[in-house]
Amino acid sequence: QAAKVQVNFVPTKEDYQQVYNKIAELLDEAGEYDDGSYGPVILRLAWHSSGTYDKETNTGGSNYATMRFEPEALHGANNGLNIARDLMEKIKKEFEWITYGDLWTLGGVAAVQEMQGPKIPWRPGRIDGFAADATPDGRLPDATQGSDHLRKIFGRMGFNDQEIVALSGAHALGRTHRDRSGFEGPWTFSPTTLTNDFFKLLFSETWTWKKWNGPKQLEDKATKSLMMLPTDYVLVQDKSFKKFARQYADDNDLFFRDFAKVVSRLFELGVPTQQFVTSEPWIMKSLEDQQD
Ligand code: CCH
Repeated sequence: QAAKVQVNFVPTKEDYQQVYNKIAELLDEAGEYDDGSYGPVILRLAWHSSGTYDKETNTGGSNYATMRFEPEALHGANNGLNIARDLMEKIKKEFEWITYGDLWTLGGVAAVQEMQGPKIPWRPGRIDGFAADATPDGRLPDATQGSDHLRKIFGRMGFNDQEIVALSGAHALGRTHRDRSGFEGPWTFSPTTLTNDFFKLLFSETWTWKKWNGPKQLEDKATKSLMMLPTDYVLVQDKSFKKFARQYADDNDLFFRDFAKVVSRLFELGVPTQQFVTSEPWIMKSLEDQQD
């Protein structure tokens, strides 16, 4: 690798594939951590680094990876993402030439693809910014709120109702943590495999408010082992959101197609088009694709 840290080194798609592969291997080195994969928390890092985008002021988004800096690193919404940033730092040590914005979003792509999700078109070109580029607190969604809040927050990023619902399907993955957000538990029975189960369960289960001393969250009546955030539940209460949630519950292929499109856009928020090294985004190979 040492030879590649030259000033005039121009990485190729193959170089980025090498980074992807390293991330993909790292996801599986989680051992006893959570459900045995770092995938969900790494996807969450990619999302929180992109979801700060504001289309009016054209600030925030994935370009500068400003979550490296305080106070953004300390924003309540980013609790626990130090775990993902520290993991990504290991990759950065080996591939010093990659920028943090590219690294974190490529991490999100690898997480989705390695957890059996669809291919997420991706391209490099983000540049490392400065602490002065960091975004103010309050740009990411607050899980205790309702549909107006979701439309306001995601509308600011440039997303419509259908896209809000498709993006929310990411909650098929991972779990909430008492010591990070205050909430507790996973959304599905297979939190390390991307499926449309998040939508299916919203419709198939009876959801009741959990009786506990934590923040308001719902639990499934049958097993009490799954959870929904108030903002998740809104997706089957609001008429417009519900229509899309129903479509995704009924059709996993449709969910995968829409999810891939919208996540690809999410990860490019705030990146000036001319910075991208290619006009046509790439499809990175999963580890499985590369087996002989
Ligand atoms: Fe999310 N998310 N998310 N989320 N999220 C949490 C965890 C994950 C909201 C709140 C929370 C998206 C949208 C929303 C993931 C991906 C996405 C947690 C628990 C909260 C709270 C954090 C903890 O305690 O560890 C809210 C509110 C919204 C929108 O309204 C979108 C969009 C995405 C990606 C496309 C993933 C993955 C996790 C699991 C992280 C883990 O560590 O397991």
